[in-house]
Amino acid sequence: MDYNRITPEILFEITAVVGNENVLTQRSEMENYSHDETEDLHFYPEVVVKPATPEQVSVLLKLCNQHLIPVTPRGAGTGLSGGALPVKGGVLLAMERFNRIIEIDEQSLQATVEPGVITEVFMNAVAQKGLLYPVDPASKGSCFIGGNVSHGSGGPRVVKYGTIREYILNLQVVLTNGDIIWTGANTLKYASGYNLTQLMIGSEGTLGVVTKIVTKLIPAPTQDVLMLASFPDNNAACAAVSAIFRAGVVPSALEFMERRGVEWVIAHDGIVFDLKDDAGAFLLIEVDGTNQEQIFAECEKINVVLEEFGCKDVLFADSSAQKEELWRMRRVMGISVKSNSVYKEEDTVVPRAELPRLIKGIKETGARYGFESVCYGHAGDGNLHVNIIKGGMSDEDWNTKLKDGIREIFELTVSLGGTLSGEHGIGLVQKEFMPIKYSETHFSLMRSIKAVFDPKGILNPGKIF
Ligand code: 2HG
Ligand code: ZN
Repeated sequence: MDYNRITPEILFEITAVVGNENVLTQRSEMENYSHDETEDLHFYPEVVVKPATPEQVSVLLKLCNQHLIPVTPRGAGTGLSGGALPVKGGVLLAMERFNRIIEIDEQSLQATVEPGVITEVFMNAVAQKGLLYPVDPASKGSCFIGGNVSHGSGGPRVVKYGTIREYILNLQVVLTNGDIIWTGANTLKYASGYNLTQLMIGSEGTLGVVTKIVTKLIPAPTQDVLMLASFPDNNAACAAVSAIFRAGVVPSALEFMERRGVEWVIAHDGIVFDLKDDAGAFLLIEVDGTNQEQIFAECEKINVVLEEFGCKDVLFADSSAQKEELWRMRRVMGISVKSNSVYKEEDTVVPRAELPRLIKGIKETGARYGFESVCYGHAGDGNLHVNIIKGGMSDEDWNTKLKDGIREIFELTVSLGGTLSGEHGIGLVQKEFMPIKYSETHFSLMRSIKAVFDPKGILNPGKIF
């Protein structure tokens, strides 16, 4: 597709919509918008535009559609698949001024927010009212809820409370022709035709621009127990995961960390932790609820399973400071690897019981190709993040052979009944692997859907397929 460049006349029109102070054209000002958290990739837009209302987005999209200018919507830029990179230049639509929590409805347990609200800010606002919005990606302190919608984000609590898909009731979306629509209704049920809300979630800004979000809220649990269980090796830890559910417990978090990941955060992030020699892998397990007796009974059941699977040691967090530190250990793992090594991040997800086979295969592939990996993630969902570290690999092997290794990891994931990404999206960097899972029939359906919403292909081009 041949897109047009932004002429001075078009720039003048853009500026008239949002005001001079909300248009950036200098390369130095646009640096922050040229990358996300994906590896070390940089793409500069021609202009960064910061609208603040759906009406402004509407005029901008209509204008860009008319002139065939690519538009890349962007949240906070914490993405891990390159979904917000303006690979074709054009307009980078920065959503940061959409930062209002419009309403928290304590009667219907719903909230209406704008997409540029930081996820944790929103979580805290509803927590003050005794409510829970449980979608808490590791980057919750900096990511935007709009980006979470675009990527179908998850986080540790998905295992009990569900992904963002379960919490979005309705979306206000601006289409490329300038129409502003609501995708559904502010209701908990929806049986009236195609579900456009769900179609938008995870579409990575390729179908429309989300300008308001209606979320479901639930009563907040009042207590939790957090424990860190150590196992002799990856296999034992991963095998225990499905047994915990089979024992009748749904933990509010069930995270896996391999020893290498823990070593990494101790070395690079000032995490204080007494890492025993015989600890090969860990499960960070949280159980929450409103009834202490029930929580203790569930912990008891979990303990039986842990013992059965050779758990060496269980550390119960006995203060909120210790809980925070254990969570920090888990949450900084990805960013720790990224900021201290050349790396590639892959997101794999399989049916839960296949986790032991998945991690064994990842390590075998690494051994064959000569790369090291740090694996961690939301084991309760069968979702494993694989951070591949350049280590001793030559530049040539890193740039050529590694691709085959990654391909093998995804082939294994799919052969185990899984798929490419559990929660990071496809964006730019995973799209070449999509044919491992999806056929030409799937792509043709996806292209047809895209063409209905965005016939000229201006929205976030070059992503997903
Ligand atoms: C993690 O589990 C995340 O560490 C990283 O998937 C994604 O929140 C993020 O930025
Ligand atoms: Zn994750």
